[in-house]
Amino acid sequence: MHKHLLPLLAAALLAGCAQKASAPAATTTPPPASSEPATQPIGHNWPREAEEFLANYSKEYQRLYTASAEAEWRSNTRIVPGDTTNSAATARANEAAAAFNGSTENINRLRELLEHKSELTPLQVKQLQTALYNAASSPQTAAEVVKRRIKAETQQTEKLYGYEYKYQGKAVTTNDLDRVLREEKNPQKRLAAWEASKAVGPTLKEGLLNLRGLRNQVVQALGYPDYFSYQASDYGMTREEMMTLVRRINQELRPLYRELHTYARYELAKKYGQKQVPDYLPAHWLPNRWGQDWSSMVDVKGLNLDPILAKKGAEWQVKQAERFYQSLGYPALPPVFWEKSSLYPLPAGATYKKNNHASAWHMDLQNDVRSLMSVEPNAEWYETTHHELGHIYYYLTYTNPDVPVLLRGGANRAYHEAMGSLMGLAAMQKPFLAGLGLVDANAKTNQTQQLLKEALNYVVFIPFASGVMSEWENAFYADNLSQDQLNARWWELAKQYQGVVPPTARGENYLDPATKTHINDDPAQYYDYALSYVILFQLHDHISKQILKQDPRATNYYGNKEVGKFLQSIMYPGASADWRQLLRDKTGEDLSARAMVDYFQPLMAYLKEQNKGRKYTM
Ligand code: X8Z
Ligand code: ZN
Repeated sequence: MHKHLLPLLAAALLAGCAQKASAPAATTTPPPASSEPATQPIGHNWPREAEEFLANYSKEYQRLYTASAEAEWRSNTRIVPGDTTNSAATARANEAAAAFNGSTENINRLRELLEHKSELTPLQVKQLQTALYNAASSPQTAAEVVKRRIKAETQQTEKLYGYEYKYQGKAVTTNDLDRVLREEKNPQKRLAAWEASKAVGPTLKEGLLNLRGLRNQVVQALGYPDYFSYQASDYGMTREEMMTLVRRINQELRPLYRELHTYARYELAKKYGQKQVPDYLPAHWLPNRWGQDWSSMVDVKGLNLDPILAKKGAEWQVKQAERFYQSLGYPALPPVFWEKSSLYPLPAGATYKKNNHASAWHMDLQNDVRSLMSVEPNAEWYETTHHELGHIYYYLTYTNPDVPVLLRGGANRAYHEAMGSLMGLAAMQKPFLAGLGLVDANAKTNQTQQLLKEALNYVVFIPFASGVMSEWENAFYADNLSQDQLNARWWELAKQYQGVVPPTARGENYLDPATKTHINDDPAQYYDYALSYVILFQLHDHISKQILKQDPRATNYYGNKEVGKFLQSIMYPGASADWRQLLRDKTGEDLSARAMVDYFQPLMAYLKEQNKGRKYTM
């Protein structure tokens, strides 16, 4: 995620769908007031009033946002069990921001100005709508509930990231557990690591149930039916429209997923020396805690990055990602990024913990950009580093005089996730790696194996993101999923969408969905990532074919300024652009999995051949 600290910021347009035209990002000056004040009738100059209001509002918004970001940063990078200083400071800063964003006075004024929408510039309207959207996460009319939500959120973060994981009797990090799941061949050890990774779940149950009620109640005060609907409205969509969209995406990739699922069952049974091939994949067989990325199952001869990266070291990866962006024409990262980011795991023996999940922060909606990661030298972090820098360069690019503070967000949240993931994909392709001298350009490598590896990442992710996560959160927030069904529903969905089952019965004494960080601290938004993959393949298709004239499966973006210009033109307007129009303008297409399905098409024949005679169970 990129951090929108009060659960917001993002590119909000309440009635975005009605707003077809892309907002021109330049006209911040309102038409002048009448030049003859003496004869001017008493009345309103709405554009000028809006401009004045927005100028003052934005200034205060930015000040409070920055204070909140600083406090959150501290709370996420220095977690000391039992210490209440940080959480108290964070709660205070968030409450101050919430009080301003949700103040009745501001809301009334926003509504009043929006009643005169037709007289305002599109850019003014977007800013007002964004401010109103933000208000819904902390309306003054529900001040007590807002306060409780803020406190509960801070506590949940502390519980989740302050948790001490134990494996084989020793304290371990999530990086350690992930390594076991990627590399270990002994099923008993895998099972132990998988179970260790789920042990945090029950500690989060009470907090999560509490948060469901509070999140729903807060947005209901401004008329949203539930928190899931609120988050979907950020795209100008209803909850039902969003669910229809993610279900459609899942359907489009289902035939390919079915082949991958069959393939994986047989291959993993072989790998773990099991005679019986199970109908559904036991969760602890998969090289990821949630089965959302299986790419480390396959090593492509001549393209295995892990040993190369291990030699280069963690720091090199971040520097290399920066070099890639710079090669396209992006600036060097500002000094503050290097000075204030928290990029690497804490040293052994540290007396505090930090958030173990990667994120990127726009601290002041200006030039203070930072990333929070625990980078280790391996392919997974190499990709994540490119992902996070995508957020950072998005921040830096829409921080410009044409984009007002309130619209410094992605065209939508999925765009924000897409840019860096796109760069991560590009940074793994053979011509790119060969160009950097990381692999031997002349060595024969198997294209199909490479495509398979990519599918095990990007395709496998879809049923998890658009299926399990989105369906579960939709049920949790909007359908009030019963609290004695939380884990049962999770595993029902995992079976239905991913074809994955738990290694042993997982009753309601567990809470496996809560082990996924987003369920706690990035709620009801996980479809962002599914949509981001779909968008990234659309962008990649365009870049490969129209700009580079290269096969999308074998590209080298490095050093190409045209590619840079293209990406910058998407980032530049931030949330002042209409996301649907932008996609049409940039790719000639509406949002669709067409490009993603095309990309992997050659793999279908191969997998069908491999799976001949095998039993399909999905
Ligand atoms: O959470 C993230 C980013 C956050 S900025 C690292 N991702 C999803 C996840 O890890 O679950 C990236 C892709 C999927
Ligand atoms: Zn992200």
